Amino acid sequence: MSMIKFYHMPWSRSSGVRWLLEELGVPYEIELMNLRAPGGAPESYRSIQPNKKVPAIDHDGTIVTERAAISIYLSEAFPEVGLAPAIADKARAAWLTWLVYSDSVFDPVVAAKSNGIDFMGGRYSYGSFDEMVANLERTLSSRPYIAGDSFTSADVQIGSGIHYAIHVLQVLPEKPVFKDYLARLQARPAYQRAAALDAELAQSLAR
Ligand SMILES: N[C@@H](CCC(=O)N[C@@H](CS)C(=O)NCC(=O)O)C(=O)O
Repeated sequence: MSMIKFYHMPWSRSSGVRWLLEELGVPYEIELMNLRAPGGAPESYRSIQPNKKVPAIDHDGTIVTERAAISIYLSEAFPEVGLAPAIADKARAAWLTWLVYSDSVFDPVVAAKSNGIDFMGGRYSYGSFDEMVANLERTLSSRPYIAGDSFTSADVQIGSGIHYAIHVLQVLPEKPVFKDYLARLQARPAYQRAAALDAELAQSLAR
């Protein structure tokens, strides 16, 4: 039986990977990285994640870092669950594009916005906040899931980001199309399990 060690901090960017692990229904054990401890995660963690950030996974000795890479790796390691469109599937390109977009465009523009940083979109690879919102709105108005008609691991990442940007950072407008999309995702049992487990872990850290 293969084992996954999951380097995680509840209510952080690694929470989407927890949701993905729950969707996959595979056993995993959490290595808690308390980012709120003085100095953050221990220095020894740098040998796993060079920037000492979560998430990271160790799958039977294979280490993967960066959310997009972890999502691709895990969905393909467990293909029977069907969270990665096959190479011949039309949705494959959109799945890859949106997984990468969520880290390389969505995350930096949302972080800049929430930190009040104003920048010229044309000078940065990720472009402007308004262009990102328009792209997201256009795509989700045309199909129920980010890569097409079916739920994939790209929905886990972009959905986690949209939830965080609307409800925690409060920088993304709660447009009906985003609200309906989140409702579809949050109805999933794996989402609910991951959210409850993360809340429990976050509370145990606060004690
Ligand atoms: N590019 C990384 C970013 C992950 C990231 O920003 N993680 C934050 C948690 S929300 C972190 O670990 N921060 C701790 C620190 O920088 O010390 C990914 O997508 O996996």
